[in-house]
Amino acid sequence: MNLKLIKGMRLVLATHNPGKVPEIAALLGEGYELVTAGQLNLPEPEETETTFVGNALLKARHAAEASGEVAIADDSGMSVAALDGAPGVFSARWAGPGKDFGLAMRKVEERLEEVGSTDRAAWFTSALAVAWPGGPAVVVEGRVDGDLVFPPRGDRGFGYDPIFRPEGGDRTFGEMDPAAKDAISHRARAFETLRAWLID
Ligand code: ITT
Repeated sequence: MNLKLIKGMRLVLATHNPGKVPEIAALLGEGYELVTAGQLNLPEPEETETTFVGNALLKARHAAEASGEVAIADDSGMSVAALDGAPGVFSARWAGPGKDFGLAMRKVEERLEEVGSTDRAAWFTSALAVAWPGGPAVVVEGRVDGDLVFPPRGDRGFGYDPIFRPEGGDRTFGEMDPAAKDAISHRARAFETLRAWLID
């Protein structure tokens, strides 16, 4: 078994989040045949693990076994220092069944008011896992630090992007063009490690 991501290969993007698809596709670059879990009608597994790494492996493994093809999954989230790392692995769940991230961002602001902290430090984490059907899996992690701004700014990206300002600049992820986010994001940093091991 060749544990490399070779150009020309077909890869299953094991995500049902439409915001992640173009980002993962851009990081992989040209030359792969990409198909999403949604396009294959794969069911969405329940994320029962307590860590990003655990949930990324669970999603990649689930998609690889269900499709019989090599699958790549991302499990990610935003952590707020003053909230002891919340929402963290619960980032998607804070948006409720309607996946309303306006609501999730307001919840972050309200929780910060409740704890009475002026510390706005936050970070995003991405765990990327690649699984071979009936074979091994590889998982790596990346992180980007920054701080939170309220009210939300910008309408690009997805999820919590409009309240997160990565360190070293003044714009939120929601205000940055996709290439600028892809150059420094948690997902890009995880991908750098993946590239070093799995892509020649
Ligand atoms: P899949 O499991 O199908 O991939 P999901 O949205 O449920 O989709 P996660 O469980 O990994 O994915 O949840 C991560 C949440 O964290 C996601 O819904 C976003 O709200 C947030 N998040 C992750 N990466 C982000 C990014 O780059 N920008 C903004 N928010 C992000």
